[in-house]
Amino acid sequence: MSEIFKNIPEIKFEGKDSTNPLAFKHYDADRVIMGKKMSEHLPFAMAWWHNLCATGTDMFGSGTADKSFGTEKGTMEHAKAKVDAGFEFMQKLGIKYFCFHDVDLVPEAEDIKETNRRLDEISDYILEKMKGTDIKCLWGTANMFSNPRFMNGAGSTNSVDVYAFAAAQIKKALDLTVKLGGRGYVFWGGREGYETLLNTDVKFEQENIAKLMHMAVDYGRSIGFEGDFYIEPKPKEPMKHQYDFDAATAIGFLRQYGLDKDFKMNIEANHATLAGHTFQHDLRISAINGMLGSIDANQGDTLLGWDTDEFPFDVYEATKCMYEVLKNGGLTGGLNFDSKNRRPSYTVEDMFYAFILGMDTFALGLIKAAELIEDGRIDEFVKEKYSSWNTEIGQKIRNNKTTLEELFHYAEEIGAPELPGSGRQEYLEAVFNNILFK
Ligand code: XLS
Ligand code: CA
Ligand code: CA
Repeated sequence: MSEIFKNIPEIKFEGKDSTNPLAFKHYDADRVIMGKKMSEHLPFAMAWWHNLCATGTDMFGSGTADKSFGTEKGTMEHAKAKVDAGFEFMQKLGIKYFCFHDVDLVPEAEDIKETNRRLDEISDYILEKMKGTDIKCLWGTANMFSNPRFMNGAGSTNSVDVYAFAAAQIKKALDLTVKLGGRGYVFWGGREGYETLLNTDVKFEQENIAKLMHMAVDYGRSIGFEGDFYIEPKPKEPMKHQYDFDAATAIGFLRQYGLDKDFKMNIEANHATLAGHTFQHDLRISAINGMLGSIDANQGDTLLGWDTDEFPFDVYEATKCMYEVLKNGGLTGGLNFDSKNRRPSYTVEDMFYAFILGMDTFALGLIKAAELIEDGRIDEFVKEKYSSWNTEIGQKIRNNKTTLEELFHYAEEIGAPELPGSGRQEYLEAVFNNILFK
């Protein structure tokens, strides 16, 4: 098989003074940070759909990038060329994981039996490819949003036949995920939501989504899938309102329907900001609920109201993300670059520049997050901020050993509380800058 990205060498770490655009400045895979190699802290993954399939098509124009890899699109030859390109791409960058939707791998046929035959063929080919490498599958999923049949959702559809079809796709995508040794299985509720409540039975739809997820868990466990199932929250787009609005909403849903033992969150940066949160917020909410599993790493443009899936370059955000990840003790999943090149960045070099940017951004974020933790000033401040809770009355409240009446008498005794200590936000932001730019 011939080399596809001919002018691109293997990307190496050259250090922060390097000006070579085809080298890492911060991502040094074997460097040990807080007792673990960078490559273990940062299980980077390539998203099959953006990197190997998307050409930059938008609603105003056709694609700008050529992702035919020298073959005719819509054929199995093209599907295999994407595998070849993907593996060469990952190997040149030292990326150890990939994520896929079923229909990213092969062209969907008219009949599901033929689509599944194609999926068997391509997954055999991928397995063969994996053998000579240390590349693995991070997670798999089923695309239940592109085909017109899913216009009213998959688990939330009004059509029982479409629901059954979605179930069949999930079964096959789980088979593939297990076959490829995937760490996780993702549900992104693309069209699980509504355009208007005038035509929507929300309770019925949510119950049906939960039933589908239960069937997926039962089937997955029955075929030996031991990984986590993930919900990837997103508040809107394509639907006006999506049921998995944000981490808090998705966690509430999982608990309501008894799915919380098998599911965790896959938090996407750009989805969190679309929900009106910071990326760090949704990571923290997931983490404190024991449900921070995996991350789709990208960034949005806060001046735009839609999902722009840009490659991350914001080191502040990456640092805050890795701070949450370190505090969480790592991820069961990884960091998937669900990011795409801007439409005018259509060359092969741009594909590599984008991943180098993203990987370096998170590597720098990891370095700085570890420094923030080791520095200790932020942790120290937070500990001090809540120190009044170490008093007798504070401990009684924390240990459920008091009553409203006792607190009433306590309040009467003190007369009026002093002002709580300063929040010191500006001091803490200065500490953050101090670490970031030292
Ligand atoms: C789209 C989502 C999607 C999921 C997988 O906005 O990010 O790509 O990650 O279906
Ligand atoms: Ca997205
Ligand atoms: Ca995503």
